[in-house]
Amino acid sequence: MIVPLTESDTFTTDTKTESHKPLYEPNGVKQPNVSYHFNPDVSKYHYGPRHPMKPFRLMLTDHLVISYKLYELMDLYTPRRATKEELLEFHSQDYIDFLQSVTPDQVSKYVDNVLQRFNIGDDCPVFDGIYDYSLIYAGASLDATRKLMSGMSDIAINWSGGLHHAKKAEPSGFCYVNDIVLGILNLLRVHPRVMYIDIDLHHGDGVQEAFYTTDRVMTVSFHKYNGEFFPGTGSVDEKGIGKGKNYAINVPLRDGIDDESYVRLFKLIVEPLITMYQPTCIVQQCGADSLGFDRLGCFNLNIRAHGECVKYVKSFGIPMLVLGGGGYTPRNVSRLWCYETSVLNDVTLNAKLPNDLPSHEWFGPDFSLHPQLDGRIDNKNSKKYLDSVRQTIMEQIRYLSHAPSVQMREIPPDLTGLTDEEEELIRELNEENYREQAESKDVAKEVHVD
Ligand code: V1D
Ligand code: CA
Repeated sequence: MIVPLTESDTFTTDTKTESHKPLYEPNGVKQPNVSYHFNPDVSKYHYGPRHPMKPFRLMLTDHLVISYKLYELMDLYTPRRATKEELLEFHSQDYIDFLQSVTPDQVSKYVDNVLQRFNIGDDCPVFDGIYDYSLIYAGASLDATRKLMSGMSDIAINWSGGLHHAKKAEPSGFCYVNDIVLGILNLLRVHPRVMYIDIDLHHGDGVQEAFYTTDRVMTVSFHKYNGEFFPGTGSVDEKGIGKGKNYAINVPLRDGIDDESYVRLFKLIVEPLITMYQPTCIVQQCGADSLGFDRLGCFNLNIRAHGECVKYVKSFGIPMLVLGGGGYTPRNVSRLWCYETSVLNDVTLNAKLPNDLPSHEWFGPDFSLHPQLDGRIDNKNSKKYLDSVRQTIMEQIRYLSHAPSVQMREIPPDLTGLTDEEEELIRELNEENYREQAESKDVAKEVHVD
């Protein structure tokens, strides 16, 4: 019996065609060199059962990046951990000593004022491997900066980094060490001006504070602000002080901002800032808690809109360090950062997630890269309010008449990123090699003489 085809049968893709669909399609011309810095050990750590920060979101991200075969397009690195000395470039000795020695079973032995002094509590608990975790994500950001500084990468990505709240002598807002400040300090060894752009839902206070008095780093943060929302800072009036006056830019937003108004405001503010400041390197923190439906979030952004802000910064063709940050709905965090990896490689991904994705069950029922994330929260950002924020920032930009120049002192390059122990080992191996070569030459001479 012949069963008549219905219209939907006619347009159903057969399994063979489906399995031959490309996972990504190239878009552009000559591509910048992109590197991906990821140490899989970072996803094993656990802040605690009720804590919203879930490092396994980084494993989900990596699964998506692998399943879409984006690794074919990038230089992949498994970075070493940061060293204690590297952390001390920004953090205080007593805080790092504390972080290194504290353990969950010992924490009760510390007197309360020590725990208070180091801001240990619900936001920043002591968990197993807290120090190692910090070394891993900071090591990845430092590795990425080394590839940018040596010119081996034009764009370097570390989704495990972007922990923007950590302070010199204490953790804050789920962040223990500030890999962004450490990364920027390293970049400043060769770059006269670094621009920091933060699109996490929260204010990038730790980075702003670290560079508040210098004109060599311009910090720009877009965030929810009402004076109370964590961390409580980020009003448009925080502009920097001394030499740093006007080099801190804050874009305070209300609940529920939508794709169109966010992307429009982002471009209208970022374009004149880049043009005036002429950064030689840009660090973008891509916190995913600014997406709609985030567990801690209150914006209405879709993945494409968030990614458009990354695409826009990339379009200036300036070397970029791209980092993660917040993001508390793991399936959407990983979708976003995989999508942004594709944007940075200038390819278009098939919106249907690959079938062989190891953590497929996390992405149902739609199994799409682009679930609809807008419309949950009322948009409290009137056009009038956004225009007034923009106007205030344009007035601030007027004081930035030209890019400040800096006399670069000779700075030891140290671009290999090798530790003293590794350098010593290489020296020993080389010496051994030379000795062996010399010995074999002597043997050859003897043979020749014979
Ligand atoms: F909901 C929670 C459950 C357990 C532990 C903490 C939280 C939680 C939610 N929101 N903590 C917060 C924020 N803390 C407060 C404190 C209350 N106190 C008086 C202050 O409101 C902290 C939010 C941190 C956001 C971090 C980040 O997304 O910006 C980030 N960026 O990079 C890494 C993290
Ligand atoms: Ca922000």
